[in-house]
Amino acid sequence: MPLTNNKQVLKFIDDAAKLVAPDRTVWIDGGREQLDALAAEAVRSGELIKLNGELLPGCYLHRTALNDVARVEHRTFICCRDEKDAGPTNNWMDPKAAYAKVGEIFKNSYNGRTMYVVPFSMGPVGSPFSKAGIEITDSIYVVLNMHIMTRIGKKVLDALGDSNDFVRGLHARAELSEEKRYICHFPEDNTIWSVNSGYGGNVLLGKKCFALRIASYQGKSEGWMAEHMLILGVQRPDGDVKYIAAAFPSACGKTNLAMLVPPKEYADKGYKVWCVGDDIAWIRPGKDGRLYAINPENGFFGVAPGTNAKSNPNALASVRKNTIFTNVAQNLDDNTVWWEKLDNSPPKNAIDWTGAKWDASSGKPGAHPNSRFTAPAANCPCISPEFENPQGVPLSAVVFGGRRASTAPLVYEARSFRHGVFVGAVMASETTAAAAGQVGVVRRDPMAMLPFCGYHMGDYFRHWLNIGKGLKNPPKIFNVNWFRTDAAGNFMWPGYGENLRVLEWILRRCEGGTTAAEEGKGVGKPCPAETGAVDTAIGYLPEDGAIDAAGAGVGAAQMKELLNVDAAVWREEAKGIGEFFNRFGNRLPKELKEELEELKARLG
Ligand code: GTP
Ligand code: SPV
Ligand code: MN
Repeated sequence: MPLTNNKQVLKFIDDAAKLVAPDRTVWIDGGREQLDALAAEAVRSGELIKLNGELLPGCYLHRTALNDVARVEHRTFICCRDEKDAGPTNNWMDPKAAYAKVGEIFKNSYNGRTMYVVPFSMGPVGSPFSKAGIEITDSIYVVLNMHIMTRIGKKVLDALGDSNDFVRGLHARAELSEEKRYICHFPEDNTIWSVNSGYGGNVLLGKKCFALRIASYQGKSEGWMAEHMLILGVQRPDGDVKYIAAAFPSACGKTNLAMLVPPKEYADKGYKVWCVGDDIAWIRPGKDGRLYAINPENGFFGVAPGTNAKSNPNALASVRKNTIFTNVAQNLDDNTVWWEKLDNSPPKNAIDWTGAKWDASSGKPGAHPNSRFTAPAANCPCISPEFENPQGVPLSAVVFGGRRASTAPLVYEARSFRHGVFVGAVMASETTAAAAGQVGVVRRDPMAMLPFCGYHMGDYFRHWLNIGKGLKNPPKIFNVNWFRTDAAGNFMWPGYGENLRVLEWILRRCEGGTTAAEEGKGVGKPCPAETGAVDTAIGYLPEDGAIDAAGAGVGAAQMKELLNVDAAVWREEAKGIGEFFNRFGNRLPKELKEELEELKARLG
């Protein structure tokens, strides 16, 4: 039974059904009973494994196909009419050609299968920030994940009413063939087609496909921004909470920072960190000239390996119930799950992520490096009281960051909003297991959006600059790098909870004098020394002692190394930035070219 009379919705479902030819259609109403029945069906078919009901109530394990364990950037397309609008950083297909080619693959792909219709909302239902979508899928795993990651069901259709403003998502597992895997976005049609995958970011269409690629395009014309950012609140001893949004590339620490547990001496003083979101932020200018952010998601699709009681106790607590684990190891003795660095005692009697009997001493990992948990946000002990606030939270600071063994210091502050856009635009980071391909290669990943920007990235930089120009009270912009290594390849900064020491400096900087950007000018004025920063060629760095590193066991010499800006290395970096900028041709905003020239001049 259709759950709506919305003619546009019904036509979308009808057209899809004609194409994929399912045996039957099931509308997902969002009720517990239906979801439980689907989970039971998936357990019977082997798609899900039910885990220990006492230790992990409501939890399931899923293993994907071996060839289908991460996003596939080389098979991800932006299908807009004019190739130029996709820009040099996206794969492009002509929309007509894409519909025809991928339509052939979709054709009759649901034969013998059920078509699930999942109405979902990105953002709290009814918030002015929120947007509706409908995902059609043949996978119960997708339905159950969408239930955790978004708000689903009839209430979304009720809020949508007769409106045509919804994103149309069509997904089919088909044969899970790598050669026929396509993740296609049609920003001009509010449409997403995903076929031949069953993995996370490729198939949970509310996430990267809608909330970043389609939404970034929508935001450009509607005056807002969709960003690959966590959102957190730092509560200080006086009870005041300040919000920070931070963009790090995939598997570079967003979930961990968003759920940070303060080091003991900070906790004792009364510091607390609240998680608003761990992956995506939708950001709008507010009437007061500040930026406001919501997390459009309703759960966490987080990296499992490395998550443990010390690194991220809040994430660990979040995955104790009603969680779906993907591609982790299964402990057969107690029917629980395990992953690398969960603890020091890998299970003796276990099955690895491939489904094979696993011996930890073999040297092979039990969990895939990109194995994940899908957990409801409500499970998180530090979820922010503002999580459901339909107006979002005001941002004091925006932070960019990446994984860089060298070059980028632990933290620095941009000289102005305009310079901050430059700092975000020239971000570089080592690739991770979150996407198929080589791991550990440094690549430019502007604002952590390289794989997620739904249009020309030069226009995207322009949009950032335009948004900034309209702000009376812009956030200050910073760059961090938790991943600098010493000669032996060890991380020099302890990271995780200790990162609060850096956030604290950032927030102090946000209180110290205004930058010129706040006065409506393009360049920053020298920073006041009393607020703990020194002026360098790349931006403002913490002055000696401004960050309490000793408390984290980091001595003065090491801190000096962590904050070192090597002019020769940065002159090389500037060359690389110039080459990168050249790819954007005349769609690169001239302001960014000027920023590069100014950086070069400062470097000498
Ligand atoms: P996506 O979900 O892919 O967007 O990733 P994310 O940015 O949320 O990354 P996440 O927080 O899951 O961290 C990825 C990996 O980086 C995990 O293995 C973490 O243990 C590790 N990590 C996170 N924060 C830190 C840190 O401060 N220092 C170090 N050395 N490693 C960290
Ligand atoms: C990322 O890769 O940035 C993720 C995981 O957050 S996925 O949903 O697969 O994109
Ligand atoms: Mn992500």
